[in-house]
Parts: sequence; C-alpha cells; structure tokens
Amino acid sequence: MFNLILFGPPGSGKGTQSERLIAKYGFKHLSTGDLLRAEIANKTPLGLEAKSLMDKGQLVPDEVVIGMISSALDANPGVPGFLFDGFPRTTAQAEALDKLLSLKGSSIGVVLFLQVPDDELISRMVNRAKTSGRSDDADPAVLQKRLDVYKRDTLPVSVHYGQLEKVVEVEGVGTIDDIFEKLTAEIDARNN
Ligand code: B4P
Repeated sequence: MFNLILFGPPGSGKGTQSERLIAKYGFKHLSTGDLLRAEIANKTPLGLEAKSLMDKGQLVPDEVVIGMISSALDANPGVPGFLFDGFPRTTAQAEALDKLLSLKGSSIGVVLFLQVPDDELISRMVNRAKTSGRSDDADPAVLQKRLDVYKRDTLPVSVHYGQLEKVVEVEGVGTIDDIFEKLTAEIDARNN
C-alpha cells in the first residue's frame, strides 16, 4: 500500500490535482474538506458545527476530523493506497494519522508540498467563489484568516514529515497539466 499526502496552503490546487491522481493510480481519495462539506449538505449536527467554523476560516476540531479519517480507513480495506487531501492540517492530526496507519502495518510514502505564493492563492479562491458557491471563499477577511491559520497551525505539519525525510516540494504555479506531470514523476519514483 502506498499512501501520500497532498500538502499545501488553501487554494494551492490540492483538490484539483487529487482528482487527476486518483483517476491515474486508483488511490482512495480522502479529502477532509469534501467530507465536511458532505456533512454540511446533509445538515447533520457535525455539519452544522463545522459550517460555523469553516465560514470563519477556522479549523474544525482535531478529534472530529481524526474520527472521520479513522472511519474512512476502516471502511476501505484492500485499496492500493490512500491520497490524503487537506489532511493532516495540524501536528496532532499528523501524529494521529501516523498511529492509525502503523496499526495497519503501513505509513506515509511521500508528502507532496505544492508551493504557491499568497497573492496567487487569494486570486484563485476569489475566482473559485464565483462558481463553487463556497461561502468560505467569498469574504477577503476569511481568506486572509485561512492563510494565517495555515501558517500558524498547518505549516508545522511539513516540519513533522520533513524530520522523517518525506517531504518533496513541487512548484504549484503553472498549468494544471504541467503540475500534474511533476507530481506523477515524484510518485512514480517512489511507488514501484
Ligand atoms: P479544503 O476543502 O481542504 O480546501 P482548500 O484548501 O481551500 O483548497 P485546495 O487546495 O483543495 O484548492 P483547489 O484545488 O480547490 O478546506 C476547506 C475548509 O475545511 C478549511 O478552511 C477548514 O475549515 C476545513 N477543513 C478541511 N480539512 C480540515 C482538517 N483536516 N482539519 C480541520 N479543518 C479542516 O484549487 C483552488 C482554485 O484554484 C480552484 O478554483 C482551481 O480551479 C484553481 N486552480 C487549481 N490549480 C490551478 C492552477 N495550476 N492554476 C490556476 N488555478 C488553479
């Protein structure tokens, strides 16, 4: 089993590239953002709590997302690997993920870290807001908050996996096809 984390700031293209990577490799896609938006769409109690935090640009509590990932891992035995998209977003989530995978005799193969400057991130999310209907993309103050939270709480995840020598930085500006090619080259160099 080969597991990878697609890592990067909000709007760096994790969701966009994940779609293509799962189509090519057959990984099971686990996006905590998508899982949370499904809870919101179904108006579950968890979804209601998550929506109020997401609309403010804040993270949902660790125990909620760790619980979701733990259930998803158990529900998908026998897959060729998992692609984690938007998770882990805190060091506590990373440590929990490492433990969950080790209980299954597995681990993270590589962390692909998309590098995109802040002004490009903001412009992408503002554009996405026009079509996605995502309320967390519409307000510039919320976008700035999401970038601040990323730098404070999520960037340390790259340090955690950097210490394990698992992080590969990939230029995230360019055409979607070019970035996809760079990501697949890194995966193919490790997953054989
Ligand atoms: P997510 O759903 O993870 O979304 P994201 O980080 O905003 O976007 P992503 O990087 O996937 O960008 P995309 O491909 O869409 O998180 C949303 C919220 O959920 C968080 O703020 C948080 O509140 C909560 N949450 C999620 N996971 C959590 C966790 N683990 N713990 C706690 N809370 C959690 O790309 C963005 C735009 O750019 C798109 O419009 C796309 O078309 C465009 N684009 C992509 N690639 C491009 C390129 N190469 N050039 C130009 N544009 C490009």
